[in-house]
Amino acid sequence: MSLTLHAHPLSSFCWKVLIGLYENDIAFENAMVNLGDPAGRAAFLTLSPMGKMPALRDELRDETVLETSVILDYLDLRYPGPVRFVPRDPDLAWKVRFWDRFFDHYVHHPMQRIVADRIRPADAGKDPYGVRESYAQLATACDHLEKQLADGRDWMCGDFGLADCAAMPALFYADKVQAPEAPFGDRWPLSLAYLERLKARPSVQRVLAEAEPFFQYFPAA
Ligand SMILES: N[C@@H](CCC(=O)N[C@@H](CS)C(=O)NCC(=O)O)C(=O)O
Repeated sequence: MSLTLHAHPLSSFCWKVLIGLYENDIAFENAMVNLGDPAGRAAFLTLSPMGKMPALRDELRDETVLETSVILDYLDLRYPGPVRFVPRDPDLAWKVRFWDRFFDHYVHHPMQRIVADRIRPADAGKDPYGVRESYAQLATACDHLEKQLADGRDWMCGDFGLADCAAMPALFYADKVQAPEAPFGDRWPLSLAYLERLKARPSVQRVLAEAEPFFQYFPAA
């Protein structure tokens, strides 16, 4: 098989690419990365020097492709399917790329910082200021998203594509990290409905089913 995705089933950024692979029914091998194992980490660093998942290896072309948005671009180029992740129309393309950046930078990254604080070793010190700041960034982003979704769109930018692949894991875990007394759906009902539409896609259901045995390891507050 030409393609191998080096990933972990619980990793939100890996989901972004998995959704794309499943949307277009692209054949690939799923190689589980275990960064907790010194040998596994060392092997993964040879593919991904920054240590970030996922990494896509294409043996056919002898290419290692990093960064989720770039990987989906690469799939459009080399393994095209019915779902085009970045539209050919350049004016639609920059809009899709904007929403992809929006979800990565303003939803996914603050959510990651909140989760990272939960799993930080006790002797490493917690970062309550950083966590508060991350919740505030998330709220700003979700307020903005909520306004955009008020026009009744199904997907973020035209047809389902890159922006929606980015949105799903970011919103899924952004929902999970909210305090029980302030649930995501109470504050951002349109964003929750968008997340539910995303979760109804077969590609996403497959990703969630594969992650399900690992959800027990997701750190509670
Ligand atoms: N900008 C990167 C972000 C990837 C990323 O943050 N991956 C996380 C998993 S969700 C990771 O590898 N974390 C491991 C670490 O930081 O040690 C992308 O889009 O590929």
